[in-house]
Amino acid sequence: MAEISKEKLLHMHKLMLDIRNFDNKVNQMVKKGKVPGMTHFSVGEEAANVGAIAAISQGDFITSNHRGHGQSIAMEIDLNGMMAEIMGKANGTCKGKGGSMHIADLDNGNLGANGIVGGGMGMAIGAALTQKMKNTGKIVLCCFGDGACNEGTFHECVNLASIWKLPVIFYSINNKYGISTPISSVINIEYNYLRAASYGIPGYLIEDGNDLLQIYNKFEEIVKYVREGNGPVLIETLTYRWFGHSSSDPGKYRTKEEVDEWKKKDPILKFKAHLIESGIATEAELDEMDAKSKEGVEEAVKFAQSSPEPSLESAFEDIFVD
Ligand SMILES: Cc1ncc(C[n+]2csc(CCOP(=O)(O)OP(=O)(O)O)c2C)c(N)n1
Ligand SMILES: [Mg+2]
Repeated sequence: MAEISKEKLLHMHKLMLDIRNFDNKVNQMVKKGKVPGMTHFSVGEEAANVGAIAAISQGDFITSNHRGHGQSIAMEIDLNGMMAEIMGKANGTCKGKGGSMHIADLDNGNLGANGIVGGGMGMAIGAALTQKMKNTGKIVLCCFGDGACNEGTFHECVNLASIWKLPVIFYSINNKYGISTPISSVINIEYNYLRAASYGIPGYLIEDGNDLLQIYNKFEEIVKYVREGNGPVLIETLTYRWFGHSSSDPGKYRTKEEVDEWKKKDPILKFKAHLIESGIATEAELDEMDAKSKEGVEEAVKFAQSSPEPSLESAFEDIFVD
């Protein structure tokens, strides 16, 4: 396992703070009625997002799902453009036409969030086929939830990727629920990663999805395996979303005790303690990093609020390729 540089460790921490602060702010803006449409938050799942994405390289690709804020931020999207997109403004990353569930950043390898559960999987294997045919050496990280593994497209895409030995990592971020449905009530095996065996590909469980280093180290090893042309892999990790499924979910199906138990396993506090204990940063330095991250998010809100609404005519643009 290669040693991770101090700069990289601190940068990963910063990205987790950005996810937390960004989504906490978006939640406030939702409550003020400033965000059209539905929003799904990544709070609690920061390590699962950052640890995986930090292990791929510039030029690689991701696909995401409806809970895509954390993945977009881990892919270093411009926060101003993302906030403007979420508020439906013309300066948004998709000119205000996508919103929270369709954030994309094609120039930087983010092929997009997706409101259709499992919708990113077909795109991921298409992108992976392109990399293979063009021999680019690039790989695709396909991110989705636990519930998405019960979509038909999961079977079709993992099977096809296996047959064609495509450079794609299927990554299931298991937060225990698909909306209000516990995953344990809709599969008859303990974990979705066990399904890898039926496609003849390796499957891995990263048990502590709130442990940034556990995620990063395992991903680093797997990214190398996939980049070397060995075909796809299915990875699952266990984490938890602190908020309801979406901005409109009061979360009646989970007990307060369960939510509190997971909050004690806060991925950011865990990594913060590691950085302090290993002498990489002081508490004061990390608190300052947090304060700067919050400032960045406030800036993004100002940018979004002062951005224009999309014009009526723009509704007919970007529909067909010119
Ligand atoms: C094809 C399809 N079916 C149903 C829905 C409604 N829906 C939106 S999110 C969701 C649950 C997804 O659960 P999971 O994959 O575990 O992701 P999580 O929200 O937990 O991150 C469902 C059923 C949808 N958007 N698309
Ligand atoms: Mg889920």
